[in-house]
Amino acid sequence: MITVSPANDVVGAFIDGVQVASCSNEELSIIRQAYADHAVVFFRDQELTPDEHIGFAKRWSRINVNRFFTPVETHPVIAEVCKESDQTQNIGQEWHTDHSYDQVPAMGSMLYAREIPPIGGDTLFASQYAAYEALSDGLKKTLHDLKAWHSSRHAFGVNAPMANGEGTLFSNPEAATQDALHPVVIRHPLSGRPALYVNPDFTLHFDGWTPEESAPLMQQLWGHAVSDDFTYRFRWDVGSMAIWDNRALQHRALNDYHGHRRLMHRITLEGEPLEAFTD
Ligand SMILES: O=C(O)CCC(=O)C(=O)O
Ligand SMILES: [Fe+2]
Repeated sequence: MITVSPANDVVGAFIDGVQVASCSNEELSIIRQAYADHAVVFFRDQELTPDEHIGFAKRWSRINVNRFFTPVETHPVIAEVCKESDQTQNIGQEWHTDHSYDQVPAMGSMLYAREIPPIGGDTLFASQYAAYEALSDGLKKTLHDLKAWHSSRHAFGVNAPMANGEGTLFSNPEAATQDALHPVVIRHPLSGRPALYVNPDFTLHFDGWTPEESAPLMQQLWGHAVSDDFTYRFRWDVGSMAIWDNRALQHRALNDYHGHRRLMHRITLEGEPLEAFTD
């Protein structure tokens, strides 16, 4: 029988008793409800071929093909999130929200573990509902009126260190040319709840403020948003899967397993434009 158990009090839930590749519509609606309630859901021991991964993703939404990640050769709608044993950088080592650099950011990501180092390689998730809630009423009010610019240029563009260094991590730097404007506090499309929406990887500065003027408050928010109190740390096994909601959390992949290979398959789910939360 399918069960849902919260990972901790703020973010994440484990879902047991189901194989996502063959789940019923009723089980899928339980999974989707848990995703809406907990922002990220974790599964263990999933047997999932690339075709089944794609089939499951399509039951959620259209697939958004990430233009910077290396595609799986046989199934190019799946992105390969891989660190080879001789590489030193990994994907997602800074706190971030996937695709916040798009004007219509991805709803979520489905990450499936194929090869895991013997130790390390955990992923951290931070609730941006909890981060917002913990702010003072005064700062909350100020942030309701602000928007911020997000970009992929500095992370994936032609001058980005990662684009030029280790060739296999990212591709298509010439596609990193657009910026996107989003509210700093969004009304979450599923829950209607306010969530903080700035992240240190892709957010540049507040709209109408210079980068210099933005930096002190932006850095304070970035630090606050990922306080331990708002996070859960997930340990992967081969066959584990996580499905997270980019509008409700930030995440970060620890890079603490040098000398070992880690291989994940990711499908990114299409999202919708974000609206401001205004009391
Ligand atoms: O490898 C991971 O644990 C997560 C990497 C990442 O940030 C992503 O796939 O979006
Ligand atoms: Fe990510």
